[in-house]
Formats: sequence, structure tokens, C-alpha cells
Amino acid sequence: MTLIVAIDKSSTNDGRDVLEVLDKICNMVVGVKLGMPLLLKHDLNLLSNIRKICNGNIVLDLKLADIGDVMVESVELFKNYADSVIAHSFIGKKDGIDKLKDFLDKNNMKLILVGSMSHRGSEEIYDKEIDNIINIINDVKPWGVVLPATRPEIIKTFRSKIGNEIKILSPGVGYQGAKPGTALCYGADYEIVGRAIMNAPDPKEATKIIIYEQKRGMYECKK
Ligand code: NUP
Repeated sequence: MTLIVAIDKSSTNDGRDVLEVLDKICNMVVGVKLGMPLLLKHDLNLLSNIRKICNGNIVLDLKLADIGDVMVESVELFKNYADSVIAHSFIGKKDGIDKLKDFLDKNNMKLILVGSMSHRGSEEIYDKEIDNIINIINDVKPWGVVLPATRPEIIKTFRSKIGNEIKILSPGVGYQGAKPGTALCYGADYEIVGRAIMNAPDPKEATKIIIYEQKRGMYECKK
């Protein structure tokens, strides 16, 4: 499986709509990535209900970018409710990512670092520092790296320099313009899709179509 669904918001007070969608699509996705608007709106009950429905990889997209001690305090609040967390890489390792990584390792959780972003502004700083970012990734050895499906050549560059062990998770598919399967073709392990599933009139059908398109994209890329 190569699809991670991103959920950034709910349209009900108790998050029932999110649970209803997950109930239909959990068996088709390898992970569920939860964003800040959703996490801020709801309490931890929603997270435990999500976990009951989807016992796969629950990724918290906390976009951590702070000193290590404070990132640890933030993750501590969620440690029984998630499998992995996303943090920025540009903050650096010493007293930053290293402390977070230690905490996650001790609690059996996975670290995912942002290596570059899917919006255009990423070219202004992240992509200018690509060599430094790759050095940090190779030094920290996180479980995964987030890289943009919208600029797949970045995925290719990272893959050639970080090896095959570290997973590449790629957002930007659908609403942000990338076609399903392209990031996979350039070396990503998973594509992250949010609104193209969650805002679809029939999320289950949309998920099926995206998975079909991913397979077709991969087939085209092998040719
Ligand atoms: O560079 C990034 N781009 C991005 O879109 C890093 C991210 N973490 N994301 C997240 O991926 C974003 O916060 C959202 O949850 C998801 C993409 O959603 P969508 O554009 O498919 O709706």
C-alpha cells in the first residue's frame, strides 16, 4: 500500500464525519496523517477513536520546529495516541532534533522530518539549503522524510543521497497539482493525499480512483 490520507479538518463538533470516512477507507490506506486544525479542534477522544478504527500508522503533523525540550513536551501529550510525528529539519540536530529523536525512540514512535515542502515558497529557503538538509537527514536517520510530489526531481535527488532505508512520504497530490503515482515514480514510498479524498462527494470512491491512478502512474514510469 502506498497511500496515506491527510485529515486536516472536520465538519462536526465531535469529529463523527472523520470517523465515518475512515471507517470506509482505512483498509485502503497505509497511514492516517492528522493536521493541526483537526488536532486543535478536538480532544484526545477523537484520536483514540481514530486508532480504534485504523490501527495502522497514525502520523501527527505537528510541524514541530522548536528547541528539543519543548518539542518533547508537545509530543508527550500525544504519545499514547500516535505512531509517528512530523518535525521540521531546518532547526538542526544538537539540542533540537536529537532530543526529539531520543524521546521518540524510547517511546517506540517514529520520527519524520520535512526535507522540502510542496508549496512554491519552499524554493525560497528549503531548496536552497538542500545539501545541508540532506546532511541533517543522513546524520539523524529518521524513519521518514517529507518531500514534495509537486517538485519530484527533489525526491530523486534525496533518494540518491539518503539511500533506500529512509521512507519518503510525499504530499502535493491532487489539490496541489501533482498526479497520483508521479512521486512514487521518482522514488517516494508513499503519497499523502488530503482534500482530494476528504472533500470528495464520495471519499471511498475517490480513494479507489487515486489508488488506481497510482498504479497506472507507476506502470507508465516503468515503461
Ligand atoms: O510540504 C508539505 N506539504 C503539505 O501539503 C508538507 C506537509 N506536511 N503537507 C501536508 O500534506 C499538509 O499539511 C496537508 O495535510 C497534506 C496535503 O493535503 P492536500 O493538499 O492533499 O489536501
